[in-house]
Amino acid sequence: MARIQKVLVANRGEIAVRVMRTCKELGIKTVAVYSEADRTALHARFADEAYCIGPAPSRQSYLVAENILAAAKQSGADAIHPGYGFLSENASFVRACEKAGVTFVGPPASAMDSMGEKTRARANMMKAGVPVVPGTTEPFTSADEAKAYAKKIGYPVMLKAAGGGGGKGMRRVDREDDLDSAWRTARSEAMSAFGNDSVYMEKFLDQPHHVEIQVFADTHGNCIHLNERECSAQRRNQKVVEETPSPILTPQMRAAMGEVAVKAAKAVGYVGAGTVEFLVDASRNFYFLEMNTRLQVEHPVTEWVTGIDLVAWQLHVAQGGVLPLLEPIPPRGHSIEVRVYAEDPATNFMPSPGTIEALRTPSGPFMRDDSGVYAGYTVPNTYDPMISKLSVWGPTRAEAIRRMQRALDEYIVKGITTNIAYLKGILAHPEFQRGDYDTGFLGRAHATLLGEAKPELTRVAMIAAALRAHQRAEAKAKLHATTGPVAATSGWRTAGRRAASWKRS
Ligand code: MV4
Repeated sequence: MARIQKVLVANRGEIAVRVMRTCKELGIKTVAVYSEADRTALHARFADEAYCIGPAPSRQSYLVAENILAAAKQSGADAIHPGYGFLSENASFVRACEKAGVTFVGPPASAMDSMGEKTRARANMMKAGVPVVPGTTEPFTSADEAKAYAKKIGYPVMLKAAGGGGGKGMRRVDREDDLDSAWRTARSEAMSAFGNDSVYMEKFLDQPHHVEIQVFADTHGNCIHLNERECSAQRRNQKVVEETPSPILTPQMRAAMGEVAVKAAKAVGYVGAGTVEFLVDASRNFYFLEMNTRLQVEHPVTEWVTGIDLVAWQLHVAQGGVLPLLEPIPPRGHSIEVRVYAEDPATNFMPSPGTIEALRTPSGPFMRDDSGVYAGYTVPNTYDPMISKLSVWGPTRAEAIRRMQRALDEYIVKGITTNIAYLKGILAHPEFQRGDYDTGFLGRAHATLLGEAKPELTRVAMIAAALRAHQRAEAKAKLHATTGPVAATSGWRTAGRRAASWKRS
């Protein structure tokens, strides 16, 4: 396999700049593609050369494979890095790259096909002996069929779109009377999101944790995991804060989930960087949710605790290189990432496009700001409103939290509204500080985080949180009784507790 000389990054914003940075460090030339709305965008300026691929709407620019491949041909790029989103998980695009003789920096189209259709992914995982959430592996043909199945597994259930993940077309159903309307809504949402209205069903797991495992495979049959990321701090199925190690994982769980994730990747002939997502329930059982066949937004936290540049590994593997590590490595220290959005929490998180009049990003020890913007730049309202992501590293979770709080205090953006105050609220919230937050956390803390909570409500919320903590401690005590004290409490958890006591002192 010849060495890659020039990479076209088929993306925009912070991830395009991030990928170009590693290319530059490796002496690889960079090509940007931009829409008419992104003529002044940072990634277009950052690259060695830049090509306009169409009007502002993504469907006329960043999603048009022919235009991207035309730019690759014109620039002489020998590889395309898709970033995340856009065409990063589009098997047809991978095949088009292959046909054009351009290396796609990512998995083979066949692996995307195996994991893209969620019921097929579940069937593949069950065959491979990977635990999946109890449910169907085929879409239903009618609401009656769904009702019959729900009666069998018991309510509440979750209707999900077979055509794609991320929560689009997902509906919780608590009783049979609600199923018909949920069925209709799920199908229409699925159709508009994925062009496929197939719907399947899973047993509903109550406020699970979302823990994902980073996996990496080369073209020589090697595949390892690079630990987990805790991604339960989500608002409307959009991750807001991610961290590694997960405060709820013991070393034994990490090894077990890592092994299952590698098995999942090997089962579909995976190559490159991938993420296997799991739901973890209150009894710490973990179930395969879906596999993301791309590099994730939150990959920097993994880079911090492993010392690995994942984009450098992607390029190395895309040139036929052997994985630089053949065994998993334990995480060193703790890393947290927050996503900075040009949106206004006070107006129900409406996007807040506009010109950034002044920008001062944080810096200093163990701090990284992956940004797609600059002072004077006008944030368009056409694309995802995430303008940057901050990640930090610390020897312990408590120090990483403090460092992130210091960084957010330094982050000054004038001219547009951001969610920075909301992020500060999350980091300071007792549930986050304790580290036992689950996917229901941002919903529960919503009023407090928006500063709308009435003092009496805050008091009630604090009592409720204390009650939940007590219930969880009781559940854990029961767990200890069966599995022994060591398994259930990791060093991170103790550190987390120390942090909480530090906070109160
Ligand atoms: C679930 C679930 C509970 N039970 N599936 C799937 C896509 C993901 N972004 C949201 N998903 C969920 N699937 C079953 N059977 C709860 C969620 C869920 C969730 C999961 C992880 C992280 C955040 C979440 C927020 C809401 C719902």
